[in-house]
Amino acid sequence: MQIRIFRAATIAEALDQVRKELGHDAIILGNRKISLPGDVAGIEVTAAVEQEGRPEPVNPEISSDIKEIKSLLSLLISSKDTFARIQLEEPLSEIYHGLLTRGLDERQAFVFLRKTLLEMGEPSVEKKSLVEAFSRKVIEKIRFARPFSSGTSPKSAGRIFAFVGPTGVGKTTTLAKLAALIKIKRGKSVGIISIDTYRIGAVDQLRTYAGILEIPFLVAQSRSDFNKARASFGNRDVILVDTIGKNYLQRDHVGDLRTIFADTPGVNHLLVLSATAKDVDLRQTIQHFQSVSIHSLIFTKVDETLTHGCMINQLLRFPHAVSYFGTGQRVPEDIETATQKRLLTFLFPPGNGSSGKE
Ligand SMILES: Nc1nc2c(ncn2[C@@H]2O[C@H](COP(=O)(O)OP(=O)(O)OP(=O)(O)O)[C@@H](O)[C@H]2O)c(=O)[nH]1
Ligand SMILES: [Mg+2]
Repeated sequence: MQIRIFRAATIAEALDQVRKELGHDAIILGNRKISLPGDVAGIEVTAAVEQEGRPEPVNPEISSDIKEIKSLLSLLISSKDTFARIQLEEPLSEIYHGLLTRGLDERQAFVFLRKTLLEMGEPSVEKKSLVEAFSRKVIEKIRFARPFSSGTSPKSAGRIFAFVGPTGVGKTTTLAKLAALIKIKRGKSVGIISIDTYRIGAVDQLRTYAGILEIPFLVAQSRSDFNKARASFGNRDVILVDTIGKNYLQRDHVGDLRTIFADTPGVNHLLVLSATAKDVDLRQTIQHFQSVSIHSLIFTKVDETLTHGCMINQLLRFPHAVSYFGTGQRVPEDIETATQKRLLTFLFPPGNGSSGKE
């Protein structure tokens, strides 16, 4: 790709130069206000055009990245007028760059803004209505789940919930928070099984919580242990299962989980992920879980990041619902049911000028 910078007194002049020198397929990557010689106000536009005849790389990962970039580029090229508008026009540009700052994927931000503009069909729209229409478009795509709501029939096949996910994301803490919620607020009987026998102290952490909550607690070290523990909780409304944190960037670890639950059809996997993780790592982890039935995603540590976009990227990319947000270390207080309203505050935090509440 050839990238060039153009400076002119006005946007129109700069875009004219772009078209003349790079042709009509050029895309605008960005712009900023500058001072031209003689201290005259001007504008600088960065533009790019695809170059032909470059050899394809052989590394499959690079190749897949290039494919994605190419598809983004072709999307941008096919809708370059919208892209230029989003880059140059206020309040579109402010909303777009705000979303990127909060970690929303460039492609998602662009695609949803473009859809919003197409739907609104007005040449110039005010920020509040843009934010509202954009929010509606995003929310339409995201599913929300209520694993323990009163509507769920007790003692059904779907009463076993396994907390799975990478190391240290907050699986055990989240299980304890939810055990309290299910027992105290929902009035259901709960049993807890720990198959986390890997780390010293891991079982004790949960045993202590179970003791405080007066919830029966069993440890399972193997598939047959797990089957016995499950059978002995036969009369419980909900069984919560804590699992060992693993590096699920390695696909094989998902296979280990499948082995443990092999005799228990209908296990609901609650995939616990940290909102502080990188977008690409979250994506890879979820990808590796495609071979098991994920009930919903739980995002923890939403209190420890300012960029929640990476969390929303996954909900737009994958068909999985979101059920809870972990909002701190306190057990049981720091947990929230995932709602549309709360999710939108992550994209448009109230009071920062992008909330649409002006
Ligand atoms: N700030 C914040 N901290 C959290 C949250 N959830 C869990 N933690 C903290 O994260 C740390 C790890 O929590 P654990 O529950 O032990 O995590 P885990 O996923 O069970 O860890 P492993 O079993 O070792 O894989 C602890 O210090 C928790 O207090 C949250 O929502 N916000
Ligand atoms: Mg744990």
